[in-house]
Amino acid sequence: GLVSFENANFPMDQDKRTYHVGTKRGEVANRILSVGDVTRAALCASFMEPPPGMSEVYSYKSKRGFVTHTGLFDGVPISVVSTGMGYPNMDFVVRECRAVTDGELAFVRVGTCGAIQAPPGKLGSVVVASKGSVLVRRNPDAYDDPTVGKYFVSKPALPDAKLSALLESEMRSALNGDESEVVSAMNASADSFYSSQGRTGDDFDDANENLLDEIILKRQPEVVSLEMETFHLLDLARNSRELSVHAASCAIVLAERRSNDFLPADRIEFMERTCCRAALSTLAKASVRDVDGKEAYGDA
Ligand code: R1P
Ligand code: URA
Repeated sequence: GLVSFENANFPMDQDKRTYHVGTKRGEVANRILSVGDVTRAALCASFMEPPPGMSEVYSYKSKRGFVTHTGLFDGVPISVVSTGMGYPNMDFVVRECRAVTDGELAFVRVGTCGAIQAPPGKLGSVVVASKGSVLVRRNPDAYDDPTVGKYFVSKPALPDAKLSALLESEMRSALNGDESEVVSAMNASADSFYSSQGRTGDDFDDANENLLDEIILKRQPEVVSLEMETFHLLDLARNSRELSVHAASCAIVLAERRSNDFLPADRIEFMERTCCRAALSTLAKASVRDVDGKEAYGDA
């Protein structure tokens, strides 16, 4: 049927569901695993138990394609939310999940990325953004103004130090003995998979031939991974009132940008399983304060 929304400033429907992600209070846990696609979200849900009193993990798919799964991992309530791609989508997820929860929020992202320095970001490794993330944005004003730079690189936004260290150590134990490595580095989130990640082609005048070496790495030599959402997550967390949002992020290296190698499907599958489980374990162990100011689960 027809659904009406109220309040143009922060629209919610009559059930108090948010406008894009579509969830309401009670459906979202204070520990959120954010992943790019719905298949990865379903994989994460397959590792969880149903919430108390339910026979299945709770799932909600919004009209805009955001999927939320809420259940238990190691007995602790966790929600997995598919973010889609790009920072406007991360903005919907963080703000709308914040609006339907109380107390502290812990966000962990498990994404995929390209590596611009390998080593250390070898194909199939996982890069934890423990040194933060910068934003790389194409500057449309450069179209007809040669005096402005074609690409903007921000200063880094840092993760929550404790949450990021916990994520890194959970990744290390999960991958102990495996050929894949855990890399601690800086990430760059771009506003395009193509232009602002230095991919070249004949169809558009992106003027990005020297972006990786002369712009990004010259400014931030520790950048190893390139993806599209981490900066915005960390930026919103540091701007959250009373710092109620804590965030950390990692990404599996699918693409080696120098050699142009791409990770084979069986390794992608293995790394998604392993890293998503490790991220769920991180969230279950993380210290997150509930509305009464008590530690709700976790002891890290
Ligand atoms: C681009 O292919 C997408 O992959 C990366 C980028 O951030 C972008 O969203 O992450 P996800 O696999 O989490 O979507
Ligand atoms: N995701 C990205 O954004 N870039 C890559 O190169 C691979 C995955």
